[in-house]
Amino acid sequence: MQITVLTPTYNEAENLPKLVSALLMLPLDIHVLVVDDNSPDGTGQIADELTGTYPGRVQVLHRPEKRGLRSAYLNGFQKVLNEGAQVVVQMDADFSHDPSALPAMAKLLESSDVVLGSRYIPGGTVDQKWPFWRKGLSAFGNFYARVILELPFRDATTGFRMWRRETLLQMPLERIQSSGYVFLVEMAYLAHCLEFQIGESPIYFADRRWGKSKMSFRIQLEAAVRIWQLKWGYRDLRRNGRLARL
Ligand SMILES: Nc1nc2c(ncn2[C@@H]2O[C@H](COP(=O)(O)OP(=O)(O)OP(=O)(O)O)[C@@H](O)[C@H]2O)c(=O)[nH]1
Ligand SMILES: [Mg+2]
Repeated sequence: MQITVLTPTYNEAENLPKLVSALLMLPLDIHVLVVDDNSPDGTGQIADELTGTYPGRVQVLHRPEKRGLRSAYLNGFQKVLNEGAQVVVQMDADFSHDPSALPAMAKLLESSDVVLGSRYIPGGTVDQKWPFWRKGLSAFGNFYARVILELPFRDATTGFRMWRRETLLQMPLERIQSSGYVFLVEMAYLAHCLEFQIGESPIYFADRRWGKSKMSFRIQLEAAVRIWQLKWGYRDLRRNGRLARL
């Protein structure tokens, strides 16, 4: 089973080479696509150098400016699916997502349509160093989305996920409108509406290794409103279930 890891980068110069090296050392058949938005810190150039260090295993999609997570992933999905990717992983480049979780996720994908790397099931956890308010925000954000959207899984906002090609191809990805991290909730909700089998594999979510966090109350507040818009906007899919698959 070949796995393509999609990792969007914006100013991840410190993290990216270590991440790629850790990924390619795993006992899995892994390829990497970096989607870089012309990072001011030169991440794009570092990514280009990695294509030389690991010939045939690393690719880079350069975009001219910062365009957000949504379009980075949608562009990335399109590219790797066109090129025949069988299994696609979404993963942050900042070491919040531990590459060593991938073998267990791959195992669970054998019996699922998508696997979420989950912080909120037994065995999963968030960074011990997170302050109380940040833990609370994350847990409450998840709880809120789960109750309103009636989600059966525990971690709706995780950015660490593994998709089967067929699952992605059957989802109307062009309908996804949210940017930022609600994009992740929206994608998971889409999969749920279409009645895909969603597995959860426990992860330890570490805070970013280098660089500064941007998470704020404002971001969470916008997300809270956006969740209601999702519920309203996808009621057709919710009604039609698996019949709405492409
Ligand atoms: N290509 C691209 N990548 C992005 C953009 N914004 C964030 N990223 C990357 O997406 C991943 C997740 O973003 P983070 O900045 O870590 O977001 P976060 O984990 O919610 O917040 P932190 O607490 O700052 O880590 C990282 O690999 C970022 O480098 C963007 O506009 N374009
Ligand atoms: Mg991060």
